[in-house]
Amino acid sequence: MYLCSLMTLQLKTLSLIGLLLLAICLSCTKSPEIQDIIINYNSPASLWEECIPLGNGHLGMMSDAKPLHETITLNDITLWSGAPSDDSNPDAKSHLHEIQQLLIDGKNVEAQQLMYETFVCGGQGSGHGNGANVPYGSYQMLGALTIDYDFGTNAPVNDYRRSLNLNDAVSQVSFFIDGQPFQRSYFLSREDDVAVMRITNVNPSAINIALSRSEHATVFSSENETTIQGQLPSNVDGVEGMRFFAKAVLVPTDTVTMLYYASATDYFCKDPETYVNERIENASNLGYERLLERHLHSYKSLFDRVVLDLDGVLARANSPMTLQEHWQQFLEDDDPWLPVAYFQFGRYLLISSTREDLLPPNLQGLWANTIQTPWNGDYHLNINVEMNHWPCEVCNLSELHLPLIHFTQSLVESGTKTATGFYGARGWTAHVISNLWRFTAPGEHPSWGATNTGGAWLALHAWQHYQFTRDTAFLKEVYPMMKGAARFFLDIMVEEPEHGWLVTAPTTSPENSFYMVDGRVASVCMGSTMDVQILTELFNALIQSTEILQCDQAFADSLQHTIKRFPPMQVSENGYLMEWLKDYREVEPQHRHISHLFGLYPGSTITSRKTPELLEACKETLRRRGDESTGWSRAWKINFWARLGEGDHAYQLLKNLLQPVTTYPNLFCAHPPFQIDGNFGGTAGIAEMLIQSHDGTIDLLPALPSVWKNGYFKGLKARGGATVECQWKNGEIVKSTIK
Ligand code: FUC
Repeated sequence: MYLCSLMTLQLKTLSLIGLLLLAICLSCTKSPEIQDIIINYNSPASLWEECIPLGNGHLGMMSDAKPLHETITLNDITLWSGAPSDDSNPDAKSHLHEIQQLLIDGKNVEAQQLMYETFVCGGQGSGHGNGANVPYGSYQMLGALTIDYDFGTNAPVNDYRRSLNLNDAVSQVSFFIDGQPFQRSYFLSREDDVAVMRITNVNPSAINIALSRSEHATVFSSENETTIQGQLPSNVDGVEGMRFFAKAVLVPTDTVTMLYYASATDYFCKDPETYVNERIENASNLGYERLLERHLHSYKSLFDRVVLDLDGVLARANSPMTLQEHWQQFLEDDDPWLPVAYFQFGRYLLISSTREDLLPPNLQGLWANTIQTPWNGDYHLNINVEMNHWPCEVCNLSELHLPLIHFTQSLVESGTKTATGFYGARGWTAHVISNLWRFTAPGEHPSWGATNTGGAWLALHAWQHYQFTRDTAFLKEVYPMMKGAARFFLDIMVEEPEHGWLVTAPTTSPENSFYMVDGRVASVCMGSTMDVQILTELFNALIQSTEILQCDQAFADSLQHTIKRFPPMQVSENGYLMEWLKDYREVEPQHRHISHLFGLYPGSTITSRKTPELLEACKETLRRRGDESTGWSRAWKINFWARLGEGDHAYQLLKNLLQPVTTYPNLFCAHPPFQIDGNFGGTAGIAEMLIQSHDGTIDLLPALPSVWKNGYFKGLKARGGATVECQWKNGEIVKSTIK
């Protein structure tokens, strides 16, 4: 049912930039002409970062799409080495008070030293980012599928093309040999959990397939079939590592050869082999047309919810131009094809790398091409996994937020042990890194591993899902998790001596360090600005939740009482928002993390209506940090400038993000190396230029870049459950619909 009254949105005002015609009707805005967005290449991939990523939230594959000898990198989002392990450190708790006292006394370096010696996880933590062979483990590639084709000729390959259609998640390869056309189509079906490949004009006897993996696996191959099974190291004595099974088969039909592939682990299901065999049998029975139909139905039910057009680009979205040509036109002439494609590519990646009942996208979504994935391909909680989920709500993929929220709920058990074991505190906590095994302890190095607001930040995602959906039953379900995340801080905060403020201690401002007055360098501190903002927002969310759910008045009162004692946002005499309680000089003023602007984005502590006096300080902070940085950092800055209402600066950052140094030829974001967070942050940033709803109002085109003079979007979401459509000309809104 469509709700057309703004009162149902519980929004106080509706403020729109430019002329707004609020059309309270269901379909009075006509969509412009729309073509599918097709990303084209005219040569096979020579690097993994040139391959087109395909995924269904469980399986991932990236083919180099070579005509004669094709290699497809395979992924399964559940495939991790390592195992649950004991990360406790019985020594830590006995030093907590001493560490806190040193911080209260202004002896950060000494507090930090003591932390290095005592307040780290037991065991080897993430193995300093090399966790494949320690209990923490690593997300990793499953293996490769190689396909050799015998065309019976040495004639050259002509007119080579490969493409990805974002509107149907089907990839195609085509070329000619000796004037004869050859074509391959690929998709990964969410519906049937199988990879489907259709090969024309080559019969199975001329195709040779083989699965492979460099370690911990056995391969069996026969004429039309290849299987691989293996077991990864758990790295924990007496504990079995994860088992996996995968299979590819060739199935000849009248005119074409089909290839079906599936994989599973014993984390995913009890009996991976049976599961995989069933998936392949199911696929063979259904056949290509039916599989495609089912795939399109499930994919499009998510993807088609949002249309974005800039300057009529959708009328030429599927032109034969290559991605590189479009890219050039964007960088040189601001052609909007790439921003539109990049925006939808982010939505495509989200649909491809997670599914409701499974895992959230990790640092690489679900695509990895090594056994030791950078940073273990894990869940980093001090920006990265959160950024992965910034597009979920506003870009109308709300259900794809749930895997993260369920993952957060599943951290409570281990996070409760961490809270008790390390802090003697109630509630639960998670620090900076987490993994499939629900790691929540401090990281192995306090310079980055000491931040303990990771769980609190995650809990705010549940609140955001509620804000967009107004689903009270959902709120009731996640309330205990959110409450536990807040309760932890009621127990661990200390009083800062100068003003009597209540602050987190020990903590850091991720992952920055500063000079003490005596010139020594420290990163461990009390009450980093980011912590204050996260906790203010979490506590306020819980206070509102108790009102909505009519529960826990006493707990709400204690939060209310505590919030009043939090430090205020402080502006340095140099004009920027202070990152720490004291105006320390940063060791690295251009540091990639801009944690103290959490409250500007993704948070809403700082807004143009609530705290207009802080906006200039945020701008100064951003100017000081500069526009250059790693991929995800540039993406974050798009969102900041959008929140500051500066569309042209946000656009400048989008251009920075889309420089070849931070975006690979397949549009994957480069830290470098590949990290998917920047893709999702960039997508969210584009949405944030077009619609915002964090400040009690719905703002349309709040940060429209001047180059996007004319445009149209449909299906973006606002808090309160609203679905919004908007058309503008010469920068002015000519039509909008809010359902
Ligand atoms: C954060 C960042 C690093 C990197 C890592 C995976 O901790 O500081 O730059 O992105 O996560």
